[in-house]
Amino acid sequence: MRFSFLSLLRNAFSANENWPEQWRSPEPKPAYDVIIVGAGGHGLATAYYLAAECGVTNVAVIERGWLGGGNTGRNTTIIRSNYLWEESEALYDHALKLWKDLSQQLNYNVMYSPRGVLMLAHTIHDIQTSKRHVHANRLAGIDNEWLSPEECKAFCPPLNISDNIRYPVLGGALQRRGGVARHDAVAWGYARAASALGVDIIQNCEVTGIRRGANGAVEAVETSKGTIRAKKVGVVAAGHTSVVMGMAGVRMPLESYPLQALVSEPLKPAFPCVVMSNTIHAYISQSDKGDLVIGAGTDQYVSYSQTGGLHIDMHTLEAICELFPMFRRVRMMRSWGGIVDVTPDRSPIISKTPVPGLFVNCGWGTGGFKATPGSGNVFAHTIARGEPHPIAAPFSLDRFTTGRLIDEAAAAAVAH
Ligand code: FAD
Ligand code: PYC
Repeated sequence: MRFSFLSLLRNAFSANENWPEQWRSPEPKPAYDVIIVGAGGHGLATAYYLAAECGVTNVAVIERGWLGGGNTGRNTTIIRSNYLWEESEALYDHALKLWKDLSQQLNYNVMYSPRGVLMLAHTIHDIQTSKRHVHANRLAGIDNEWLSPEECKAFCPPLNISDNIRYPVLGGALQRRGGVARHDAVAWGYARAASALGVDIIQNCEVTGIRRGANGAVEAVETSKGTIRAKKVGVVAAGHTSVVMGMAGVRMPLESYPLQALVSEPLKPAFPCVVMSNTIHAYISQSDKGDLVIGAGTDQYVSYSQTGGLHIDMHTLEAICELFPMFRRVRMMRSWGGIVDVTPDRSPIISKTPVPGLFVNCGWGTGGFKATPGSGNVFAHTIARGEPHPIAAPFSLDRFTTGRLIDEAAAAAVAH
């Protein structure tokens, strides 16, 4: 059913009791043309674009938990494309352009809100790095502008720009098209649209093995619901990518770390934009529900535990109180963690693999939510054609043997 003014009206008159299920929940078929492992935003977007743009509809997305329950449902929803290198600018700005009309395309409100992302500078080194990003982005036709401390304050009135704090604000880089979207809605919107195009989304079904034939090519996945055959498998399992790829005998250049976030009690609208401070380890926005959404860097140790160290939250809140003194008495309600998969150059991997028929999309570290539409789009084309989409080509796995790395450690922003 399409969402429209009429359908809202009709359902309002029937006490909203007749909305149909938003996606089907079928039992797995014995075989598919393509299996996607992981129903996060990236896996669901991949399935959607396979069906919507590549004509491949015999697709299953296999999820060990519930769809969107991984990093997609745990992230702090910041969207921007102000990365340093041309390869990354092409990838993240492809995504940013898709965000703009995504609600209309999916007929599902993903609440994309381009309210501006301001990245603060506190040291001479920060200023140099930020200005380098501003210039690089503008050369690539991507909006980014340098603001003085006073201009930062005018853009974000709660910001403390006095010079008697540990790290005074010396300026900031602002991407006005940056902003936020509603994370769950992104997963639900892609799931609903993919399901309507014939994609089977199979939840509570863990992939426990990847079976290869005598020629080495992929031929099936083993799951908690039995064996499911497919000649093409795309692994999009974020923090557990190394584990899943290990099932096919592929060792990945990844480390998995906990990354935490926390939210406050809900407040009246008080914070108009997104502010990030990488030097003093804090970022903040306000959700449409009213809570302040806050986070910082990864924990320093590798782990698959979705609870992180309390000292990271404390350190982040110290920075938030310093930058925004008016939030000092706000109570924090919840904190949580997700497991992020980090590559040596802090750029993602969207690639074929040495195993014929096996593809992988991972390594988004602390910053993949913003890329969800673009990542799914180029990965779908890569799987359908068996060759990398031009935007995905630089992000192939072999860059770790050729040395053509794309170092985005500074733009990845959240320390990792
Ligand atoms: P996921 O959503 O994690 O999906 C992977 C899925 O694979 C999971 O649902 C998992 O259950 C499933 N899976 C794993 N193993 C198996 C198996 N064996 N069988 C079947 N299924 C399996 N990015 C931004 O751009 N902006 C932000 O503000 C931001 N904030 C973040 C804050 C936090 C606290 C965290 C943790 C991350 C943040 N990120 C942010 C990063 C972002 O969340 C991720 O890069 C992105 O969501 C990854 O999406 P995904 O679909 O690849 O992964
Ligand atoms: O990549 O912009 C980002 C981000 C913000 C918070 C976590 N990741």
